[in-house]
Amino acid sequence: MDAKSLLDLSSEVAEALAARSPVVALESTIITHGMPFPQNLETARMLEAAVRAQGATPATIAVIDGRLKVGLTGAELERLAKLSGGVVKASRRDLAAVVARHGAAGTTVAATIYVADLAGIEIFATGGIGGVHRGAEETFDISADLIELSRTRTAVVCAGAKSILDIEKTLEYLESNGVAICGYRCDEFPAFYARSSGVRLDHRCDGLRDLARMVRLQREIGPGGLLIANPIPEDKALDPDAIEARIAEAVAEAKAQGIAKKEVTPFLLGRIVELTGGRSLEANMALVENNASLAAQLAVELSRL
Ligand code: PSU
Ligand code: MN
Repeated sequence: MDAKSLLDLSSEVAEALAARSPVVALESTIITHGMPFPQNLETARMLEAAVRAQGATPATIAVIDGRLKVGLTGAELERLAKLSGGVVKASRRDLAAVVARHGAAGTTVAATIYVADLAGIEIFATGGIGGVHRGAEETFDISADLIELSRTRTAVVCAGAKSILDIEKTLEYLESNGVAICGYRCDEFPAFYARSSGVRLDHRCDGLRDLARMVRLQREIGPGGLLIANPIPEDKALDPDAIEARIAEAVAEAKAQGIAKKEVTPFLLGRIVELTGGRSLEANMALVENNASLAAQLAVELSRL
């Protein structure tokens, strides 16, 4: 059986792809495990609206009733948002298990870009990617997102990585695995809530057309993806020192409580929202919308090349 036979494209997405119109893939672990209800649902709807506002078609990806869904209905989006933590967090390796039992899952960046690539979608947007965790030299906790980035042809727009991760090690790992990184109007890899991390990037693009050309060339030269780093809008950025203290607190709690494997990232994301009294959630929503919007502009530009 061909993995493509497991795909369920919504009619809107199928038509857009057939017409070579711009399409942007969106993940669903951010809905099921990355944000609390109801902000997760609000965000999911806002991202689709941001993509449409630029003239592209959103394709939110998830597993529902054992099908790899590419493009969800409003009811499916709502069901996932309400199931929230009650549903599986699926990385690429979990897809077969969830499909086999006709289950449902939110798909991580790794699983989503795998499915998006199968469907032929060139651009994907998220908030932050998974990466090499702090203390990985002992735990070996390195997100499968990084490995999938080295295999995919789908370009990924993100706002960098949260400092729940070791940003320098994450960038080293991406370099080793042949993943290109381009800063969009920035010289440093952004740190999610903050616009810069202090770590310089090798490549920068300031125009959409240049960026679209780089996406196309990366697909042709391959193998391996392109990570586009898009900093959080200036007026939404949080104070780096204040947020860093809250993140360090959450990381210490995770360690003390023995949180491990796929629970680590959802635990940290949830604790940071609590520890900042929800301010981190507002910033998170703003930056992911900003990424969806850039991804859609880029998809439009690509369709014109
Ligand atoms: N980082 C965030 N928000 C998120 C995630 C990461 O700032 O919602 C989610 C994404 O779906 C990402 C996943 O693919 O967590 C990574 O999980 P892990 O670290 O277990 O690979
Ligand atoms: Mn992990």
